[in-house]
This record gives sequence, C-alpha cells and structure tokens, in this order.
Amino acid sequence: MSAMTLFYSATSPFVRKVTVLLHETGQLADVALQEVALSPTTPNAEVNAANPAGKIPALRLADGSLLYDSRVILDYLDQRHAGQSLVPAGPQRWACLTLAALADAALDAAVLIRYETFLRPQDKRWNDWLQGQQEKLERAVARFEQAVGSELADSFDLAAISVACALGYIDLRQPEMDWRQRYPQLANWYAGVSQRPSMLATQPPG
Ligand code: 99T
Repeated sequence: MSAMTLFYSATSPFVRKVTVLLHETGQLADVALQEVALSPTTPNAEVNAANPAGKIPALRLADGSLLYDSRVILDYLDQRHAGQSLVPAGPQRWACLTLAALADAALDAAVLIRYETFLRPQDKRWNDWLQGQQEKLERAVARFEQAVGSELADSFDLAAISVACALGYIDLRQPEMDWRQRYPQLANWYAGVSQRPSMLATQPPG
C-alpha cells in the first residue's frame, strides 16, 4: 500500500510538477493518486478538508498530516529521495528557485485566465484584467527564452520542471498563444525535455 496520497487532476500543471518529480526521483510507487474535480465555483469537500485554500495539489502523508501547496510538496519529496537534489547547491540555488517561482506565477496567471474565460459568464468578464494577466504570462515566457542555456541548460532541475509544466499548460489551454514562433530557443529546449519519460507519462489529456 502507498504511504502517501496525492489529491490529483490530470489537467493541473501544479499537480504535474509533483508527478514529474515523482517519476524523476523514482518515488512513483510511494504515492497513491486520488483524482478530484474542482474549481473555485465547484469546490471539493475532501480537498477543502485537506487544504483550507481548496486547491490541489495536496499531499497526505502516512501519519495523516497534510502538505500543500506544490512548492512545499516538491521540497518535501526532493528531500525524501536518495539521489541528487533537484535544487542545485551554491549560488545557482537562488537562480533556480527564482525561475521556478516565475513559472508558478505564470501558471497562476494562466489558471486565472482559464477560470475567467471558461467559468465566468461572458457579460461579466473584465477585459482589462484579462489583458493584465495575459501580459504577465507573455513577460514570463519571454524571460524563459532568455534562461535557455543559463538556468535552463542540461539539468532537469526544479526550474526546468516548473517551466516545462508551465509551457505544457499553455499548450493545453491557450494553444493560440503560439509562443514557439516568437521564442525559438525555448521551443527547441521544450521539444527536448518533452521527450523525457517523466514528461511523456504525465501529459495532460488533449
Ligand atoms: O482555485 C480553486 O478553487 C481550485 N484550483 C486549483 O486547485 C488549481 C488547480 S490547476 N491549483 C492551484 O491553483 C494551485 C496553486 C498553488 N499555489 C500551488 O499548489 O502551487 C487546474 C487548472 C486546469 O485544470 O485548467
């Protein structure tokens, strides 16, 4: 029996970061996935009980204690395996964590855009707000392009996992953004990391 349970959805990029890490660090068998469907307007009672913010991922440990959000869960799981940490030591640590934080911020903007366009009735949408979120997303992707060859190089570390999951979510929810044409180095980097078994196994449903 698995010692831990992850509240899970196949379309959540925040959850995907966790499942990619589980693949990369050989911990997949230690975590059972509990699939849930939720949104801010259709909350899930079990998730609310696990995480007062009502968001996934949340991870229940063997002793019943709960961890959230994705950054805390990733840190916990990264400290739990025997291999090399997914966050480099030394001065590179801060660059890695900062790029991972930007990928999370890009995802926050992308998920807010998704909720605003998918859940909110058309006549109640606020275009200036939507545009502001879209611009955050654009600036973040432009920064990812600059990171290719520096923060995004050979190692598939926490920053790389976070950026890859953010790009995967843009492809899922905003294919019209067509970022590959504008950011060719990033497109090339992403094409490479997308072939990793961890990324192939966690692809969101198309
Ligand atoms: O906001 C809600 O009520 C439900 N939303 C979520 O649980 C989303 C799922 S992505 N999760 C987060 O926003 C987690 C963010 C947190 N800071 C973390 O864990 O890092 C679902 C997107 C989709 O299916 O399109």
